[in-house]
Amino acid sequence: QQLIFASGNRHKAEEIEAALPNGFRITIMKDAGITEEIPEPFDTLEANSRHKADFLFTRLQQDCFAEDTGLEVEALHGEPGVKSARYAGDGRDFEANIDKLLTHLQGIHNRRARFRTVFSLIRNGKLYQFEGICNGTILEKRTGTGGFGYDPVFLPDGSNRSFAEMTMEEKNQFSHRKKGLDQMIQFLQQ
Ligand code: ITT
Ligand code: NA
Repeated sequence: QQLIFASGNRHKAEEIEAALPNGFRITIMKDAGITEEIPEPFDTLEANSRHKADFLFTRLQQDCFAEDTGLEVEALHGEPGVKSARYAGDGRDFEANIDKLLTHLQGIHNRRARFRTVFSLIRNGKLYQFEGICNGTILEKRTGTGGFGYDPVFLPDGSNRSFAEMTMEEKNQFSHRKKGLDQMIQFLQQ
């Protein structure tokens, strides 16, 4: 099956491609001719995820999906959450985002956090959503050089290495994205 992915984030596409079972292929929206950034005007992952998929479906009238991801930190009442990409400002500067997160958590003992991903699939014109969660803790400082976004400061439960110290295949054994993707794939295989 062929699905178009409403995302401009190549890291997401790479992780998803690495996890796809045989028989599935994704095309990123840029390769389907959609080059602009899709706005994310809403205040929940669910609504923004849906909006991205709707946007692409309106343009292409083909089966497609999107995902919206947020890092939800317990001591910060769920922040940065839906604002994860622009936590430190509109520049989408992930170094500045991590700096802001570590600053806000300075001296705070509760480092519990989770990544949450909401997939939105539009299939035959109908919307389906799937969630994936990865629980963990925020490290005191960056470790590792792999991955993207907040990976250098996220330690998933059950691992002694941050996401940035893992290969993509290792990250996929823990990740929010993989868990959500598995549910979407299972649905598509029914
Ligand atoms: P889209 O085009 O798919 O919207 P995006 O990068 O804007 O790509 P989001 O709107 O979902 O993605 O913003 C989530 C941000 O959270 C993203 O830019 C990263 O900085 C961060 N993030 C998402 N998934 C992550 C992961 O697996 N590990 C670390 N950081 C992640
Ligand atoms: Na986005």
